[in-house]
Amino acid sequence: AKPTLAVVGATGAVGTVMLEILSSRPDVWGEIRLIASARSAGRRLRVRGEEVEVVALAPEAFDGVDVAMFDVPDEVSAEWAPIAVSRGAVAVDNSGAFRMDPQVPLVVPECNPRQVAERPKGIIANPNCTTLSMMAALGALHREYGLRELVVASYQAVSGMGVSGPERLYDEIEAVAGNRTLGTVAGDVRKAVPDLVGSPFPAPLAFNVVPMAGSLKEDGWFSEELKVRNESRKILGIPDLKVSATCVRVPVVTTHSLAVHATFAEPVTVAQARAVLDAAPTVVVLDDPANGVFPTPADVVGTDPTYVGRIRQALDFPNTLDMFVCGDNLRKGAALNTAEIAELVAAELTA
Ligand code: 11C
Repeated sequence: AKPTLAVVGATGAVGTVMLEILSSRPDVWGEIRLIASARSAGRRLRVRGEEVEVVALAPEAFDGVDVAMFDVPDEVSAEWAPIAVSRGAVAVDNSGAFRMDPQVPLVVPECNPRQVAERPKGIIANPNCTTLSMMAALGALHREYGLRELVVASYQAVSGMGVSGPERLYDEIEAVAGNRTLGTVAGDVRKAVPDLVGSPFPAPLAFNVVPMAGSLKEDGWFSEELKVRNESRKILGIPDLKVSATCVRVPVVTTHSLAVHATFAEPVTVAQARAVLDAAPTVVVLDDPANGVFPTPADVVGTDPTYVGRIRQALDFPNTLDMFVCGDNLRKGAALNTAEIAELVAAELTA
């Protein structure tokens, strides 16, 4: 029999994309059960062309479930993923709760698919969307040339925050639309947007960029920047990889971009890098700057690959490539990678 899948957090930003993805991928699942908070229970959502009623999160909701995906806040996953496991499910968790647990694999199928089977806690973690948006490309280059250092600046879309991010950005854009003098005097945009007290961001996103993502940790680092470091090391299996990241929120609805400065054990030419990336099945090279061809969020949103462009050999760093990477943060950055991990588990369960 085909395995039963539970989607926990089915009504959230990632959950919504997950239902689309499950409706379009080869169908390896028997029942798909949709689980959400008691507030959303009873809602009917479409998946695989059928309406399915959302059930409330409760221990019994996991009875008969083979694989449970979690797209919920860290504290909800921390409590409920072990409950799903105790009821017999394998949990695939897209929160930060378990990613750095040495007994929980952190999996990107392009990089470390076999680690899916090494799950003593019955939990497999899905990486943070910023890290994940560049992993397919970096994994391919690392296999050939040995990654040693990674310096990254992110340009992160607001949907990384969940549904509140796009709602806020649309409200701000509406408030500033048509005003052709805004952005010319310090503070004018701040005054023009709705009260920031109700915003998930501490500064305007319209006509602006905001250099923070996640929560503030020690020594001035934001959690997102530390996740890029810790998770890249774990996924690529390079515990001493040197990483420095600056994460910035930009007025983009969906699709994270990254300016990547990647240093390898040996010199890599642009032609070599392009050949490696062209051969990577889930990477698309868009790199013809003379003709305006490079990845941008507006052009790649809603698609699955990792896009790479602007590939250059760093002029003053012989073993280093600079490149610009874009990936849909809700698809490969979250729901798609989670679905791919779950499919690996399904294949194992039905083998
Ligand atoms: C963002 N990447 O863009 C974050 C959201 O660790 O899964 C995801 C946080 C996480 O805001």
